[in-house]
Amino acid sequence: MKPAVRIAITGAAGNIGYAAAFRISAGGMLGTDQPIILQLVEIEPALQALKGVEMELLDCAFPLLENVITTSDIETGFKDTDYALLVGSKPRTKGMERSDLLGDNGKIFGPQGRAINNHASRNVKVLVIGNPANTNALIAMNNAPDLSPSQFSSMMRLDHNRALNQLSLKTGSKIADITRLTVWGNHSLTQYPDISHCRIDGQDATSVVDISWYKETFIPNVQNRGAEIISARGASSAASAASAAIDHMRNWIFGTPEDDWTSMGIPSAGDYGITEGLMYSFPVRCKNGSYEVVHDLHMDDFSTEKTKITEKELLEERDAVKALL
Ligand code: NAX
Repeated sequence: MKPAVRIAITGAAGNIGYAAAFRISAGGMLGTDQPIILQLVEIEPALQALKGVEMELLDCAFPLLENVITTSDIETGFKDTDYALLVGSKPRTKGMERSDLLGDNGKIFGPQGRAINNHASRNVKVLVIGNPANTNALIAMNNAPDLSPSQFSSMMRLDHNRALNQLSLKTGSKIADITRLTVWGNHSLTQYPDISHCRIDGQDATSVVDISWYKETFIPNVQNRGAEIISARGASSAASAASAAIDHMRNWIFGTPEDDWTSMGIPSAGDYGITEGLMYSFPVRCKNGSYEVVHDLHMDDFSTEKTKITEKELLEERDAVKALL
């Protein structure tokens, strides 16, 4: 058996953390030959609930799960961790301004970035899920000067998977036959789900679907899917978010399939004219544990405008947390 690797999950007693911990422990993220140690982090008031999660995890008798550490101390939580899923964040409450939300979350992700910088494995891979995910990831990354920015990412994979599903439902095609889809920008209503380079069973997606359906139905459906789930379920996406987090990490670690790519929030290097340093979702190919932006995609006026709208929102978010960067 390989030596165990450490996976930290913050907000592990919450909905997404709860859904993710069991699938990861069953081998869903790193494979069924990779033992793991879970380092579950919660705020003090949720530690008792976290104890319950730990008890259930142990009751599963997962052969791969070597140890479970539960803590509210982030230095313990991130110690030597190889992977960190930052799920726990402060939800937006009634009457709260976006800038308050950003500021409050900054107080969480700044210290977490520093703790990761000081205590995690030097090769740690960090995925930020807690909203506003892109800007929280930007804060964590900026507080970890000893690590490479390329070790930090934010989750756009749920949006990507939602877009795959909408396209599959519309065209009656298999998910596995849809490739080269991209969701650009922010995990928010301004995100741009783009099928202009997408292929369905080798054919251009734009030749298969009606362009007015694409612009007037598909894009808003993907953008608003989170709200649709909340109104149906009475709670926000949890299992699908956990599943997307696992997909994100699996691709990052093991690579994207040949001839396909995925969408990841990553620090912009200026590609496609997006402001450098912004945590922005691009089409990326992953190989050998690292990612590369897919270059030279033709962007028509519609796509350029959409990518700029979501960039503008991220610039505003960045300005609102400037003091924390
Ligand atoms: P829950 O409220 O069920 O769970 C959040 C957990 O985080 C709670 O148990 C809470 O005690 C804990 N927590 C809060 N502050 C913490 C801190 N400083 N350190 C450690 N733990 C802390 O929310 P859940 O449904 O699990 O969603 C978690 C986050 O994911 C939210 O911010 C949510 O908006 C975000 N999402 C992001 C998505 C994405 O695609 N990027 C999609 C799904 C989800 O909406």
